[in-house]
Amino acid sequence: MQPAKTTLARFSPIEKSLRTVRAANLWDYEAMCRHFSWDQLRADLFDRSDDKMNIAMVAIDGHAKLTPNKPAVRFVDAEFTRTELTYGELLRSANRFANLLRLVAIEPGAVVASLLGRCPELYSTVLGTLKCGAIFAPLFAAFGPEPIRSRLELAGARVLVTTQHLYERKVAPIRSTLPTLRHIFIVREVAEGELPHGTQDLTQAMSGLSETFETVPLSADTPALLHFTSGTTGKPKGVVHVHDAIVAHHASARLALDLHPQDVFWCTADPGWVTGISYGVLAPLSCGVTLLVDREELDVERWYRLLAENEVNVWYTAPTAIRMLMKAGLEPVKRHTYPALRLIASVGEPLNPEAVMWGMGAFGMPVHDTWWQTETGAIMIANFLSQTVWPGAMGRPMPGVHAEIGRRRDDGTVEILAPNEVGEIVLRPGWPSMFSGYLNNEQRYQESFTNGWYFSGDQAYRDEHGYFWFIGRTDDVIKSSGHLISPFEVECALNLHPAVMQSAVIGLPDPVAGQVVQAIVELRPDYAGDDELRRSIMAHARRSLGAAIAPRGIDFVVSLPRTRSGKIMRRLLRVRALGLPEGDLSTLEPSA
Ligand code: 6R9
Repeated sequence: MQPAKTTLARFSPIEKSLRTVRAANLWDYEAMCRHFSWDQLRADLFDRSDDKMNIAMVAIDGHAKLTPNKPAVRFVDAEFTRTELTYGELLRSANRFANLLRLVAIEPGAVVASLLGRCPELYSTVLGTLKCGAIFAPLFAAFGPEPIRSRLELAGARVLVTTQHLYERKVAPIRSTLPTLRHIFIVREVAEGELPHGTQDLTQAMSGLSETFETVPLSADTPALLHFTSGTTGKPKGVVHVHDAIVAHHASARLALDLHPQDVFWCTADPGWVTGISYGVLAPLSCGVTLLVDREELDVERWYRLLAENEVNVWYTAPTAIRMLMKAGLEPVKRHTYPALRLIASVGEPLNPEAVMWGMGAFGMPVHDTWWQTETGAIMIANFLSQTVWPGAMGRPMPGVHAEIGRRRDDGTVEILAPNEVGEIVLRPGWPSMFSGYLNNEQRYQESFTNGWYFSGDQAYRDEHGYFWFIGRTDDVIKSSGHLISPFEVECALNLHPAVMQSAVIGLPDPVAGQVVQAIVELRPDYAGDDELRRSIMAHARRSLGAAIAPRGIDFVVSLPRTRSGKIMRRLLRVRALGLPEGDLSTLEPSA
């Protein structure tokens, strides 16, 4: 199938200066791909004769020994007050948490869950859990009681670390239904009154425990992390990652995010999401950087001030956040200067070319898209700092990652497609952070692989330069009158209409065309969703996209349903439009 020649490719490529190229960790893409070896990197990271490892050895133990006084995490509160935790301090608190888990007889392989925002205890919980060989499972603090219950139950979690506020609102109502959940440790603000029944104060429980702990050496395939997928398609799944994953976290942080040990790095992702752990905690610490952690939520003026005052060098964020910054115009960004900023990267959803170009206008550099999934554990495809960026393209595979565009044949074999043909992004297993299973669902895991390839569920094509261009999830792609239509592409066009805040595009069945394109539009304040506006948006879409792929119909909604990580749930819009059962909605934002 040829793509309906994409209107995404409407900007010229952005070439990089020789200075940028020379200073980057990855400066010759082809040579790096030829020489890169996971085995070599693993051997460099874990210099051991017994082939054992532990993520914590690379993320904290090594740096705490070499640079104990270097800030590992810098927290900034609502008043812009900074609190820093050095590598030495972080090691000692992680060790005490590991000793606490030992004290309450948590065995290697047991699941320790967290329901926390970005507080200092999050970091010691992650690292202490890994140190003692237990499995760390983060939950979104924005979840309600039922999704928390179903995930803790699926995980068979034995320990939960949370705050008093979150416990009282979200865990207390479901506690009695979780018999395997033995210990609940509460991170307390000083003035919170009596501790809830059946819980323990984390600080008190850790006081008096030793600050030393010998990290447990484990085989590379020992489970370390349990993440729940975002649930845009069907029920949430528990995705298991092993300790070897840190080899891929580290490589991608160095090559795709260009982290150098002297960097200040800001990852804006929530710690309840895979990005918030892989790149909000583990990968950057493994590079020995200083992490910037904002205790507050997105606020345009605050974010620019944080970037400037903290001299952030590398910033990893998401398309939704970038689009919100874009809406505020260039004036707030120009109030500061950002001489330290070297790389802006994004992940999680399609990054429209205008957002890439906005980076040029706002900061003098493009936003670098990266592509990966909870299942891949680490960045698989990226726009590298030193390499040409085609606005709208996701970039090229990480060195060590074999990605292709593939299609399942009826006989069970896989056809690898030629440049510019649309198919599914497929990956050859062998990268260290590939998921090792879906918890309690071996069959679903096996179904993800065909004839030695992992099928990602994302449709894309690769151009003649080797860059991957996103089309949509396999179940989002629209085929209308023979035209293959990317919902993303149509949304990008709709979003350029002055009345449109955000939009989602789905395919609805049609007896003549197979499917027709339907748009669901969230308007900006001050606009009324009437017929005149509908006609205006329709005309705009036809003008920029052509009648073949412009939406046939437009619905207005107050707010689009999104997952906790900000992805528009097209699946839900589709089933709503068709009047079908809505399925599992546990990752939905409460407003929808
Ligand atoms: C890390 C993460 C994975 C799905 C993925 C795809 C979408 C992620 C993207 C992107 C277009 C990008 N996605 N990055 N789509 N361009 N650069 O997002 O994990 O929550 O599991 O979602 O997100 O559809 O398959 P996860």
